Amino acid sequence: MSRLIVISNRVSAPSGSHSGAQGGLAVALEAALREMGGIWFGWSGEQTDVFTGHVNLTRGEGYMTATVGLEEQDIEEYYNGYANRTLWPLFHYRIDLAEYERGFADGYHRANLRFAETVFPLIEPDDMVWVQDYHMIPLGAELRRRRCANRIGFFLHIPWPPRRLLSTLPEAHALVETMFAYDVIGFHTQEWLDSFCEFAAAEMGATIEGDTMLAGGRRIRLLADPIGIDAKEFIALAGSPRARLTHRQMIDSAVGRNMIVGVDRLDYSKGLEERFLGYERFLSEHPEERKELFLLQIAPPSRGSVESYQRIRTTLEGLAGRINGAHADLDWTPIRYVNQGYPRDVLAGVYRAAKIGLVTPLRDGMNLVAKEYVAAQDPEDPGVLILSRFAGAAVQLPEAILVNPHSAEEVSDAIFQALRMPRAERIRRWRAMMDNITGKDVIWWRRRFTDALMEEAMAG
Ligand code: ADQ
Repeated sequence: MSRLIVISNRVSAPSGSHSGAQGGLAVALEAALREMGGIWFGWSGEQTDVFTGHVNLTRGEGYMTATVGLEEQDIEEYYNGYANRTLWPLFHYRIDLAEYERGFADGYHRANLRFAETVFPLIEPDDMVWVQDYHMIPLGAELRRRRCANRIGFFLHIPWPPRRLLSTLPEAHALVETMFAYDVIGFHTQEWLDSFCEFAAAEMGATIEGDTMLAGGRRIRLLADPIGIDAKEFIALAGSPRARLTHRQMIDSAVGRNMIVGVDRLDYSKGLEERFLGYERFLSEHPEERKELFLLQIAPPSRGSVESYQRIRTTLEGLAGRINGAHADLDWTPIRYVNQGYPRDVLAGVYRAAKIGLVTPLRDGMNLVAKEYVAAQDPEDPGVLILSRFAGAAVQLPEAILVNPHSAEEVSDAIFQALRMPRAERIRRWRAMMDNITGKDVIWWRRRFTDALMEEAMAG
């Protein structure tokens, strides 16, 4: 049987247990690696003076992790630069924030070449290689240049931008060309997949036949494969002692008010500013309801060395301060704004205590918080999910109240509707969402991908 080689920018340390300390993706990839054996390869997160390609190997349960350090210039140009200042904003439709610099593109290419050089000797002829996400798009092509004949798949965790937006990237053609090296390419939704096909067909002469693309002299299988959470684990977490304790503490501290919760990395794609404005609109439009609820926004800072992330932090602090200043009373603060991460069992308790989950990204590949919020609810008295139409998750969770996150009016109306929703309707909607979340969990996601990769091997 083939081994699996997972390649991603960062590698989770082997957990050895299911303590719930890790996210669903790490759990799913680990489970796949344990089942198939193999290697999880990526950047160690460390800086080295000179790139040596020295690999740090650690034994996990049934597989190895292999990590490599990068030079300062690589980290600056590849990770902080091209990945986080060029591709991330562009792929989230924010060309106003995207920075196009040749130095970034060169650094991105160099880092991928170095990854390929380092991982290639670890790959055996029957191994299946699975490359993850936008940091690593050209990696497959770099492996092919080294005559790697293995099956190689690629999964994109973020949206694929529309053709006209992608055309603003100076290296768009070269970048897409490198994708033709893969045997299977996966996206969360048909929409992202279609955008990819449109660019490849219109700009690069690719032909599409059903779920297959013919391009660069190769045959590529395309897959819409929406990622899920580890639903079983999350339901168990929600019933854990720490989740129950947190739940009680949250209910006590709410003193009878309804809690709305938002949980996001502090990132401009998550629509936090727009969310605060939508909530403020609700406060202004419904003065009679105001003191009956509050918003808890948990947003741990991320990518702090990138300027646009420093800016959003300042903007949000100002906005939360202004809204609280304008509306707060002696015994009531409208927004509790918290800038830290919490263990997953604590988060589960927080979700369960919230009457409304407010998940309003402006653009999101999938969004796992929406699924976690639903999975943590009390089946007898579930809360209501308000979800952005522009998150990949909206395709799978149409029973949420779907909103346009840019419209403060829609967000305000949705909060009102959620507060008024009868219990029977809440249960009906929750049940339908929960069926999707448990049926299409993270194990289902990764199996569909590795099965497709395996089938391609048979076909080829
Ligand atoms: P992210 O942009 O990071 O992921 P998301 O899918 O919501 O977004 O995952 C965030 C994860 O971090 C969740 O598991 C959540 O519980 C956790 N998290 C967030 N805030 C936290 C906090 N304060 N404390 C602890 N944990 C916290 C990218 C894409 C998404 C896609 C995923 C997976 O942007 O669209 O769903 O990858 O493919």
